Amino acid sequence: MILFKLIVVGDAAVGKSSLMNNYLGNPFMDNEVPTIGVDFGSKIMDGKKVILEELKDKYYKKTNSKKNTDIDVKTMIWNTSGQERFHSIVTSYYRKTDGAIFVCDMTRRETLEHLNYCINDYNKSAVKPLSEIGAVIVANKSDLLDDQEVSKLDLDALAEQYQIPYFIVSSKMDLDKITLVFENLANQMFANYLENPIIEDPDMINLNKPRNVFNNFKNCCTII
Ligand SMILES: Nc1nc2c(ncn2[C@@H]2O[C@H](COP(=O)(O)OP(=O)(O)OP(=O)(O)O)[C@@H](O)[C@H]2O)c(=O)[nH]1
Ligand SMILES: [Mg+2]
Repeated sequence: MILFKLIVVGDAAVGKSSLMNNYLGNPFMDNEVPTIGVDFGSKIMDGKKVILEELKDKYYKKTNSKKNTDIDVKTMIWNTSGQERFHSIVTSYYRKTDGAIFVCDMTRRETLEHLNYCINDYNKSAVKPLSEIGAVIVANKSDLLDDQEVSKLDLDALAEQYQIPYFIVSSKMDLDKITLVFENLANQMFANYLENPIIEDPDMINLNKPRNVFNNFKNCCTII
């Protein structure tokens, strides 16, 4: 099992919890409860289906495994609160992450502008530079057509500035598109992982390993 930790950040009420719930298959809530501090979700992906061929080939070579061997990828998602009072807790999670989803609300332009602060915050607090983790920008609430304050051009500019891909989604309406967001991120993190020593899921006990297995646990990552 390959484990990736990722963080979801952005202003309050942009739809971070709704995005995560959508990905985890939980129903959309019109009155989603604000997150207190940080909450957590996880999901296992079938790496054989999700990971790009060239990366899988590299992986099989590197691990001396047969082509078509199963690759289970577990994403541990830290979904953070956008409220200012939880800011210091949230930034403490930047230290260990392999990937980040920066979320803005297309109906509130200031939430896009605040992504600059989020990204700078990341750069100040994290161990690995942004260029060495998986990262995507998500512009949420695309279903609210009459209220859009963020354009594709704005997103192009932000994506260009930080060299991060972006996705326009509705956590209310889209399912496949949101799965694509997480799959894109998984591929970025997988590419970084291939550049670094093997990580295994610390929750899984491997009976063939010496007991100090957790001391050998290393973080991964470099962007594709
Ligand atoms: N129409 C529409 N509403 C959405 C969408 N995503 C979220 N919402 C609504 O926006 C509100 C805030 O969503 P949350 O998911 O709680 O936002 P959050 O970013 O997790 O907020 P905090 O936890 O407080 O930081 C809720 O009322 C959701 O129902 C969307 O794509 N479309
Ligand atoms: Mg939330």
